[in-house]
Amino acid sequence: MSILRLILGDQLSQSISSLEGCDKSKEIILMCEVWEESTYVKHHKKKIAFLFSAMRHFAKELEKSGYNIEYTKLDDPNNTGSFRDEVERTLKKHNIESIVITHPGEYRVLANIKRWESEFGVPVEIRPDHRFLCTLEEFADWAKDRKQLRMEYFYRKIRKKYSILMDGDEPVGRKWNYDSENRNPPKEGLIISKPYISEIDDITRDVIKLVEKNFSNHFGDLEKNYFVVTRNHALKVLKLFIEQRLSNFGDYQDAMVEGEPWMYHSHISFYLNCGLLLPLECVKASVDAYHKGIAPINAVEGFIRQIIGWREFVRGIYWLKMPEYAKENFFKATRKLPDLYWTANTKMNCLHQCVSETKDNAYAHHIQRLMVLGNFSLLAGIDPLQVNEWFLIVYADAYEWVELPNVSGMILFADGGYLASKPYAAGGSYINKMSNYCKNCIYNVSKKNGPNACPFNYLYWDFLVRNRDKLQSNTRISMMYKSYDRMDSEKQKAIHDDSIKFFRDIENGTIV
Ligand code: FAD
Ligand code: DLZ
Ligand code: SF4
Repeated sequence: MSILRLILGDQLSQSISSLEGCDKSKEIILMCEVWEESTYVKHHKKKIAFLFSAMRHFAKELEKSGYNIEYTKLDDPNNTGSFRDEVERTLKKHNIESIVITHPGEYRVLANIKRWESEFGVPVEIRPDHRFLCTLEEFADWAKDRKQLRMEYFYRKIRKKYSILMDGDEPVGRKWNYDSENRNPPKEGLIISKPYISEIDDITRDVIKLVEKNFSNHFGDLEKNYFVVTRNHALKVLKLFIEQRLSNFGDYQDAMVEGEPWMYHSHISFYLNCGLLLPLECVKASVDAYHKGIAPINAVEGFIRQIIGWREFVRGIYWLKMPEYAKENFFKATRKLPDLYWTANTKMNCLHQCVSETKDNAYAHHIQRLMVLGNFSLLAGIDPLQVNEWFLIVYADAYEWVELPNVSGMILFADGGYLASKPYAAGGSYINKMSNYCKNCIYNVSKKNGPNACPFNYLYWDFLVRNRDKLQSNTRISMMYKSYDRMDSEKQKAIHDDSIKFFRDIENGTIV
């Protein structure tokens, strides 16, 4: 009798709980590339290639460490196509007494696994995922009795719990949050070092061919800027970030520059989310850099807040609120996702740049996702289901536990304010301040109405007007209604007419 331990594509850590206590001499580790996971949404080609290659490299590492691996490749003729059926096939081959797995990252997969015990007649042990800093029970306990959750208080709790950047009971520098110092617009002539690029080996080459052959109709390019696919290389990416980018991370966290998709960000979300890097080691490396004088406090605090704050916070909300969270639609938005999200074919330069870079890299940094791609989908009233599907498809770091709260909670306010205190809606002036996109745009960012006015400008007001009944009582937004009400009726009519025309153009397939 043996134990079957299933490792999923985002569980590529040797310290994963499902491997704890494994008797390497007789137990079986199963990993499988399956159609169901690659096509339940049509993931970006680069995302599939990255993950399959990382899985194959990880399986080899486990084998070297003495584990007994059964690995199903996508094109294996016996591949049954789903986790469930691959587990069943393995059960038929071996004398298995129980199945062990670490809690998966997606509700859909958990629901599936929970059925296996009765379907297969074998005990299934689902272990907690210790890679996160906050257990699901701890988060639920913290959240209970709070009507609205605020990341800042959660973040402080985690910072104290792990004594990160603390001076006794006080935060280092006597301030918890340096966000106000992290909003610099990009300066002319910024020198931004190139991101880490690794050599492509035979395993990755094979996987790229496999993806070209099987997923040619999926979104995205396969060429250039391949992600790293091993833990050793991911550690090098982290080191390069700490040495070359972290010091500027804080100052330019919100800045966007045409032709600079990677900016001063860390580019580690793909590795954190699939397990090649662990959150605490990234946090420790940045805190060490602060103590060595390599990076200032606003950069280091800003960086750790994303990892121990936002990342853990959105995961807590996901598991607390699923499955209902996926259906939230506070504004009852119904517009179809415009084609420009796939083609980048738009005259709006900010959207054109962000979609093109997403297509090339399966990456866009946070402010591009939030204030350009997200802001537009909010203002245009696009159906949350379609926006979520797009964000889940196009980014190599996207798994539902992290994608859904960012999309439905942060950008669309579809949860009515559970995650964020107000919608992150903005007109063109924000994008103009934080980027150089407007310089090369056909539209004029300082024009509010008319054929060459920046569409963000009138869509912003139109969004507020359309949703007055839902937003006017929000104290963080109510003054905008006062400004609108002070506008003369001609101006209000121009906002309405420009928006109607814009939406009509989108619906007709006219390039906007
Ligand atoms: P950095 O800017 O260098 O930040 C460091 C790390 O902090 C990231 O690697 C990430 O692990 C974490 N982090 C930062 N912001 C967030 C956040 N809001 N939520 C969770 N973790 C965060 N992140 C994903 O990992 N997967 C997603 O599918 C995803 N979808 C998003 C969708 C939208 C609409 C928005 C606004 C944000 C989304 N994010 C997502 C969060 C964030 O944009 C990415 O984590 C970040 O851009 C990854 O790049 P980086 O590693 O260079 O991050
Ligand atoms: C995203 C993804 C893809 C594209 N393919 C696979 C796969 O073939 N095998 C696998 O184990 N995992 C894959 N994944 C990651 C899973 O979707 C992820 O593990 C689950 O959604 C749980 O978070
Ligand atoms: Fe985007 Fe408007 Fe600026 Fe053009 S003018 S880049 S549409 S914000």
